[in-house]
Amino acid sequence: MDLKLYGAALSPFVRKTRVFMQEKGIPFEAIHIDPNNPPEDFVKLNPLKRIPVLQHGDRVIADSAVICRYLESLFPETPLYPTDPWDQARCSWYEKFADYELGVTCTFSVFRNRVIMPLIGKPCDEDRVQKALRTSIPPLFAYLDQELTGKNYLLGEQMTIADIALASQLVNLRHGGEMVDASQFPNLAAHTSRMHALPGFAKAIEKESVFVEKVRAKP
Ligand SMILES: N[C@@H](CCC(=O)N[C@@H](CS)C(=O)NCC(=O)O)C(=O)O
Repeated sequence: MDLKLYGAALSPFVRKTRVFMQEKGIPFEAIHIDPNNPPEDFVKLNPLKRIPVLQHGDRVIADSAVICRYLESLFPETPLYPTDPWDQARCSWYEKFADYELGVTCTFSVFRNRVIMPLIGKPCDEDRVQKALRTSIPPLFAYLDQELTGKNYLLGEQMTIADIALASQLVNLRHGGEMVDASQFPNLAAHTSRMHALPGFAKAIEKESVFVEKVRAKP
């Protein structure tokens, strides 16, 4: 099957899609696109010029949630979505929560300022980072920690796309030099350790960290 995934390693949405495909054993070709400087014709693949984009023969589709849902239908083996309608709704809720709420705070505030800004020669806005760490992130983590009480995964015992989406945003938090405080959020910290030990995440963290640690701004 001819599947091409356009993206960059440090994007949480691309990493989420890659880990999803690796967990399901779906072979694909990874094509690098710098989201800060995409090629001119990338707009033909995604009018929003965002990564990830999946190309499947002459079909092209963007957005990690949309791509993963499509791939789940194409490759139903090793399911990463629940079958019960209510569980499906909860799974979508957690996935959106990770992509949007943690995306804005952990990735676009902490990671972007501490890693991407120095990389593109701009100053890190440490006030924005501290505001996210002290004000925006704790209630989000408190909610997730409570939801994970007595469970290995957000939906219970089955790992789903929601767990992958959450863990991927927390890789970016880690690249930003921060981690989930296990004394405050023990269930979320345990979930993060479990997810980051999966081969797809472990390899990505190892490879990406070598680069990230050279550029990260000091708090
Ligand atoms: N909801 C989208 C978010 C994708 C996204 O924001 N990607 C970022 C990279 S992390 C991007 O391409 N940014 C470039 C831009 O917005 O111009 C998804 O899940 O795929």
